[in-house]
Amino acid sequence: MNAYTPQLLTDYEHDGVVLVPHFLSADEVAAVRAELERYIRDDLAAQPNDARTFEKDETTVRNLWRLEKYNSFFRDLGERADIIAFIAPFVHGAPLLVGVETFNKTARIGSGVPYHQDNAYFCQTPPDMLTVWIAIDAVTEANGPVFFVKGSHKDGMQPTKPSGVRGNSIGMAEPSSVPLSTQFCGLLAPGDATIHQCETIHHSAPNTTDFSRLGLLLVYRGSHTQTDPKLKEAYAVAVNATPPA
Ligand SMILES: O=C(O)CCC(=O)C(=O)O
Repeated sequence: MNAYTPQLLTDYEHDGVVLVPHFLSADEVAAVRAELERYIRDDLAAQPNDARTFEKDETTVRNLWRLEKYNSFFRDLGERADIIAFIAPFVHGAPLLVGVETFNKTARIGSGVPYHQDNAYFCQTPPDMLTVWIAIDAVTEANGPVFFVKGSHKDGMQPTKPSGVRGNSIGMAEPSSVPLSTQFCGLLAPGDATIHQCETIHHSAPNTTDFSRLGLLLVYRGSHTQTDPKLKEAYAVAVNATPPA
């Protein structure tokens, strides 16, 4: 795993997002891919509905949720001591693993993700919560990379509305007016990661290419954060419309 540097933290605090090359090694990426394939093939059908979201075809996996609960390989990965130590300065405290998820974005089928701030889902205050988005496939400009609005975390939570999108139930009432050309585009080789703060505005387009764009997400909060009831109320309305996330 790449070493933590103070510059990474400086950039993260400034931009709300940072790229970490070689977060996982090629062998680790291969192990993640193999376990995801095995889990989807052998285990997923027996898991509760909150373990996944399918694409519109009702067959292709859009997201896996709660892998930290349903799969020991992914819980162990998320709780690895070197990863926890790396994350600690970014959450300003002791990191707690709160989610391991995927955004599969299967070739030709993978749907897009509307403009949102993760804290509309996480509902934490202070917003010392983040996502490590690890590329399992190469992420290119063509296959639906995640775009982030740099510095947007500094403006706090923006008005939300239910999106009607399964897997991303709550979005922003208005998309960002910052042009795509000036947004931070998460172009990644397998094993590279981005880390984004939970109030950084981001979104991604559907995958219209022949190349899959599988991402593994590790979500952490500082042990000091607390649930904000107002954020939770808005999220409850949205997620009830399009469960489970
Ligand atoms: O993978 C994507 O396209 C979107 C990811 C996302 O919304 C997130 O990391 O919070």
